[in-house]
Amino acid sequence: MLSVCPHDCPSCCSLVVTVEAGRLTSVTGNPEHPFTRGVICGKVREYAERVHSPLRVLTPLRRVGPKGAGEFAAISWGEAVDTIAARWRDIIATDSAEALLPFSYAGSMGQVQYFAGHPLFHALGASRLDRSICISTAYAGWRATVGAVTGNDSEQMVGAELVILWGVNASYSTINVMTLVKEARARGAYVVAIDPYRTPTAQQADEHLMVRPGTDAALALAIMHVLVAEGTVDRDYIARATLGFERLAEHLAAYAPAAVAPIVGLDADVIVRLARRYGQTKRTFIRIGIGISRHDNGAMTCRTLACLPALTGAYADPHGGALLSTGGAYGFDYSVLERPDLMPSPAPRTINMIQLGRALTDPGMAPPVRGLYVYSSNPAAVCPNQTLVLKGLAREDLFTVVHEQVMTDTAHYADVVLPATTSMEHLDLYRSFGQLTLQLAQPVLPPQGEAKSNWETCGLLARAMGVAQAHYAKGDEGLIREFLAKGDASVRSITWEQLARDGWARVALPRPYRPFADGAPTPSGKVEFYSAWLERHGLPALPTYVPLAEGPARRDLTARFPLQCIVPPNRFFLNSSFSQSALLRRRQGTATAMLAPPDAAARGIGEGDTVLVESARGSARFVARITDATRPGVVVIEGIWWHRFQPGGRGVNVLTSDRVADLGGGPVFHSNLVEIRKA
Ligand SMILES: Nc1nc2c(c(=O)[nH]1)N[C@H]1C(S)=C(S)[C@@H](COP(=O)(O)OP(=O)(O)OC[C@H]3O[C@@H](n4cnc5c(=O)[nH]c(N)nc54)[C@H](O)[C@@H]3O)O[C@H]1N2
Ligand SMILES: Nc1nc2c(c(=O)[nH]1)N[C@H]1C(S)=C(S)[C@@H](COP(=O)(O)OP(=O)(O)OC[C@H]3O[C@@H](n4cnc5c(=O)[nH]c(N)nc54)[C@H](O)[C@@H]3O)O[C@H]1N2
Ligand SMILES: [Mo]
Repeated sequence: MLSVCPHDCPSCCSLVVTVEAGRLTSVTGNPEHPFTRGVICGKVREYAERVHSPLRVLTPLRRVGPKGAGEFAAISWGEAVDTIAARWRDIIATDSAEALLPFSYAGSMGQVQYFAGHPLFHALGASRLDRSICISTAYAGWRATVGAVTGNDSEQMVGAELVILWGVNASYSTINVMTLVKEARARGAYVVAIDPYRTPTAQQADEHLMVRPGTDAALALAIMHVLVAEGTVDRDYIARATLGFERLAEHLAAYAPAAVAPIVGLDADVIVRLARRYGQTKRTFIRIGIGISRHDNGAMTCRTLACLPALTGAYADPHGGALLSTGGAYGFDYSVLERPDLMPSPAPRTINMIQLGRALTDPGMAPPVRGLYVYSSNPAAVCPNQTLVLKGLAREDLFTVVHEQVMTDTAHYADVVLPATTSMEHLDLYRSFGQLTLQLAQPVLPPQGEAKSNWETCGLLARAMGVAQAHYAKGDEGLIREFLAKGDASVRSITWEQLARDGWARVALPRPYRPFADGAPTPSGKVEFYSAWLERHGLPALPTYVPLAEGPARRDLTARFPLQCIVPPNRFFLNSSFSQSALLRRRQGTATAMLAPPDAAARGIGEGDTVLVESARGSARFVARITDATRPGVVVIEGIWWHRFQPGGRGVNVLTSDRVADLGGGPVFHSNLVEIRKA
C-alpha cells in the first residue's frame, strides 16, 4: 500500500507500507516516485516503532498531578470535549475570545490536518498565531528578489556543471537531494558545500567552504563583485529580466574578495576561484537550505543568494538556477482550508509563535492568554527561549489542551491531552517544499486506541462551541476535492480519482521548470537587484551584508560569550519528533556539542566530557565532541532532544533567543553567542 511521509521535510516521500495483523510492519521508499526514487531516511524506515510507540497517547487524559509532572487519568472523549468547551466558554465570557490561543505547526504537513484548526479558532475569534518558526524569514527574503517562493526544479540539477549546496545538510534533512547530487557528480558536476561545519553533505562535496555563521551575504556579494569585475555576467538576461543592475554594480565595489575574506573566514583566492567557476557556465544549480535564514540577517541572506543566478542568467538554463523552496509552485487557494472569512472584524490580535514564552508570561498582555490549544507541535522543545516557554506552560491559571500522538514534553504540561492519529490512520493531501508532486495518503491502519485526527477533533470542538459547523460538515474528502477544484491550472487538472489511484501526480508545470527565465513576479516583473519593497520595510534596497545582532561584532557580549553556536538538525530526529523513539535515541547517541580542538584545549575540555553550554538566556548540558569538523570560535549542537531525555533536563532551546530576524518574523536560532565549560 502507498502512503506519504507527513513530516516537515522538503522531500515529502512517497512510501510503500506493509500492514500485517493490524500492525504496521514495514515502510520503504516508493521506487516509482520520481523524487523519492526508493530512498527514504532512517527515521521513517522505523515508522512502525513510532506508530506503535509505548509513548502513544491512546485515550483522552485529564491532569491529576501538578502542572508539568505528566500525571494523568484516562477520561472519555465526551468528558474531554465537555470540559474544554466549558472552560473556553468561561474564558470567553470573562476575558474575551482573544484570551484563547491556538498553537500549531507542522507535525503533519498534510493540508487537511495542518489547517484543521484555523476555521474553528477564526470563528471563535481567538488570537491568531503567526506560524513563523520555520520558513517565514527565508520566504520573505526570497520573495523580495524573485517575487514568489519557487525556483528551478531540483531534478534539473543532474545536468548541471556546478552544484552549490548552500546552508543545506541534505544528507540529514532531505536525503533525496543527495540522490540528485550524486547523479550530477557522476555526470561531471563539481559540487561545493557552503556550511559553517563539515556536515556529512559537505564530506560528499568536492569542496567545502567553512564560512563563519551569518556571513553568507558577504560571500555572495564578493562572488558578484568578481562576476561583474571580470564581465562574466549575462548582459542579455540582465537587460531582459532584472532591475537595478547599474546600482548593484556600483554597490559591489565595497565587496572585493580581499575585504570580505576576513568577514567570512575564507581566503580571498578561495572566493575568487568559486566566483570564476560560477561565472564560467550557466549550468550552475544552487540548492539553498532554510537553515541559512535562521539568523538576524536571514532574510537579507536569502534575498542576496537569489540574485546570483540572475547575474549569470542561470535562471534561464534548463540545468541551472536556484531553489530555496517549491512551496509556492502549487497554485492553491488556501482560504478554502484556512477560512479567514470566519474571523470577526476587526481581526483578532496576532501572536508570534516564536515568542510563546513572552505571550504566556508578559503581564502587559491584554487580555492575558488563558486558554492554549496545542496540536501538531511540541513548543516546550522546539521554541526558542525554552526557559520562558516552560515558565508560561507551568502557569496554574493557564488551561492547556494538547492534541498529540505521543506524550511529549509539552503534553506533560497539559490539563487535557487528546490522542491524535498518525498519517497512517487518517486521510490527507500533501504538497512538498522541495519537489513538485502532489500526493494523497489514505489510511492504511485504523485509528490506534481512541485517537482522532486534527480534522475530526476540531470538528467536534466546533460543534460543542456552536461555530464553523458548515465547514467541518464538508468532511475531509469533500474539502480535498474542493481545494483541488479551486486551485489554478497547476493543480486543478489533478483529480481526486487520479490521486486515489496513483498516489501522486506532478503539478501541471512546464518541463524544464524555469520560473524566472524571463523575469519574476515582483512589483516590477523583474528579478530585483534593487528592491523598493525592502526599502519600505526598513531594509537596504540593495543586497547587503548586515552583521549579526548577536555575533562576533558585539564586543559587549563576546567578553562573556565568545563562541558562536549554531543549532541545526541532527540525523535521527526531525525537530523534536522521533526523540520519543528509544531506538533512534540510541542511534543518535546523546545530545552533543561539537567544538574545535583549540577551543576545547583553552577550556580544559576533553572528548566525551560533560559540558555546560551557556548563553545570555540560560544553560544546558551536553557531551563534548572535539572535532576539526567545526572551526575555532564555532560550536555546533545538532538536533532537539526532548528535555526529559537530555541529562540536566533542559534542551538546546534554553540557549536560543526569541528575538525576531530581519524580516518575516522568523527565529534566529543560529545567531547565538555562548560560552562552554566543563560541568
Ligand atoms: N534529520 C532531520 N531532517 C530534517 C529536520 C530535522 O530536524 N532532522 N528538520 C526538517 C525541517 S523542519 C526543515 S525546515 C528542513 C530544512 O531544514 P534546514 O534548517 O534548512 O536544515 P538543513 O537543510 O540541514 O540546513 C541547515 C544547515 O545550514 C547550516 N547553517 C547554519 N547557519 C549557517 C550559515 O550562517 N551559513 C551557512 N552557509 N550555513 C549555515 C547548518 O550548519 C546546517 O548544516 O529539514 C527537515 N528535515
Ligand atoms: N534548536 C533548534 N530549534 C528548532 C529548529 C532547529 O533547527 N534548531 N528548527 C525549527 C523548525 S525548522 C521547525 S519547523 C520547528 C518545528 O517544530 P514542531 O512543528 O513543533 O516540530 P516537531 O518537534 O516535529 O513536533 C511536532 C509534533 O506534532 C505531533 N504530530 C504529528 N502529527 C500530528 C497530527 O496529525 N496531529 C497532532 N495533533 N499532532 C501531530 C508530533 O507527535 C510532534 O510531537 O522547530 C524549530 N526549532
Ligand atoms: Mo522547519
